[in-house]
Amino acid sequence: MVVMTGRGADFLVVANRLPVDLERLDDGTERWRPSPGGLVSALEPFLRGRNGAWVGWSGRADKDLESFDDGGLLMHPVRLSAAEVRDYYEGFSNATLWPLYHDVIVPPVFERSWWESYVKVNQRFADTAASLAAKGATVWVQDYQLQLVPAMLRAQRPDLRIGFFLHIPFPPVELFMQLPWRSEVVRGLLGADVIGFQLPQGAQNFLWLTRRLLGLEPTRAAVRARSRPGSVPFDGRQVQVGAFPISIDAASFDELARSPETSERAQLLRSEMGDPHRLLLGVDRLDYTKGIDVRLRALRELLASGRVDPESVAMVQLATPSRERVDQYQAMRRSIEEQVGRLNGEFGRVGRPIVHYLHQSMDRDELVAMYRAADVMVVTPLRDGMNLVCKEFIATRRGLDGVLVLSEFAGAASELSGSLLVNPYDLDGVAQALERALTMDPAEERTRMRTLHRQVMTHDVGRWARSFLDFLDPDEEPKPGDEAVFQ
Ligand code: ADQ
Repeated sequence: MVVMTGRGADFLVVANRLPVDLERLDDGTERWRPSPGGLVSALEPFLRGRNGAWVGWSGRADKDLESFDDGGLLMHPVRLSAAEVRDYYEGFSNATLWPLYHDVIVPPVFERSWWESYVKVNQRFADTAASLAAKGATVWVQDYQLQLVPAMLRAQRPDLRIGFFLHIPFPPVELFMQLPWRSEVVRGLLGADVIGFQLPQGAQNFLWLTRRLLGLEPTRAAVRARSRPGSVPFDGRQVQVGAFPISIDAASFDELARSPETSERAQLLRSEMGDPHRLLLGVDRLDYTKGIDVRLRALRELLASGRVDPESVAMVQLATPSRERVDQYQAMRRSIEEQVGRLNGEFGRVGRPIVHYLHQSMDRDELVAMYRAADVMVVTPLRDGMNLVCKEFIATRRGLDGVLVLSEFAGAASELSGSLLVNPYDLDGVAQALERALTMDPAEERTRMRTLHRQVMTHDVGRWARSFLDFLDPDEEPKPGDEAVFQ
């Protein structure tokens, strides 16, 4: 049970993870280290300005940790046991919901004990938030790991304004219907006042589902008109449902990209790779939804058919380790590493591999230097809620050079029309787009990048957060720059 002091928080974020990591030092002691991310930087002004609190897991199992004040923001760790990490997190969140919501790219596993753990952990997050929130506070619940929290929270604290945002796609009704606990999940979400999705299609899928599954009557206008958020009456309330495409802290990427250190590092990286004529780049969490294999196969085709000269290109593929204890992730890692080995074996030479593959997480400075060093950014997910990597690349291209090859199935595709859009299931199409990107003339490159750059620099994550929160909490004082960004 959480013991509250003072009057409680006026604004809470509830997310699976805290925006800080517990770091173990050489002397055996531990300390909190900020884990920088777009979400936390976007929300900071709201959190710090309004007596804010963040409720989330520390990332370590079986650890009881005290809440602490981080510059005016209360960090409140939620404890997960090792069994809960296995069942709630690796199991139900990442082996049931993640594949189900990403078009069933791999078969979701339905396991009753995982569901039971998901319910239990969601209840713990809800109880914690309920005990920390001041009267009438605003609570913003994040993502697929916590879909039951809105209803669980409302049951205890009807005085709160509750928002929910889903970072991953919301699937079509036919796929969602596979879930044995489908009604419970939809009812969980309907506890919110505002439910936000990345794209209008996700909002639409959800509204259809409330009709099909629960017999509710979403407003006709909502279902028809894609440009407006819709709503659905539930339990005597009107639940608002809309699309709020997330973005990045574009100014900070731009600033870092322009520093002399970054330019120097980018040049050095290129020369270390033998100064290829064109450098391709992929940056992903190592996940089967990201289509890393797709771009490797397309590159291999181009090299094997002689359409691309192995002396003229190199590729860097950064793959952050991710969910390493989930079976499907281990198999996918092996397969990607085999493909990289094969490409280098066939087309590389001593000291000059074609693909530089790093299974590591980079710090922000090095990542931005990689973006700066690259000529062609290749983003080919089979399905992705948004994809921030492509927006980060664009934010580093103030000089308007560089080409983006982007999957139609990334949420970002609907905003980034200056990219070369590809269907990642069409190998020939991807190969053609890569070839086109590698040979694009600088004038076309500039024209395309100008549109992309303008879009990303003017639609940053701060604007995303403001638009959601204005909608959730219309009585709050408007802040400079507020405007709606519904698509
Ligand atoms: P992710 O699936 O994690 O996010 P993405 O949006 O691309 O996907 O964000 C990945 C982040 O990790 C980026 O900020 C990127 O810079 C960073 N990253 C990737 N590889 C890295 C590496 N090797 N080293 C360091 N950093 C690396 C989920 C959804 C997305 C949605 C986001 C935000 O799946 O669709 O865009 O949430 O809502």
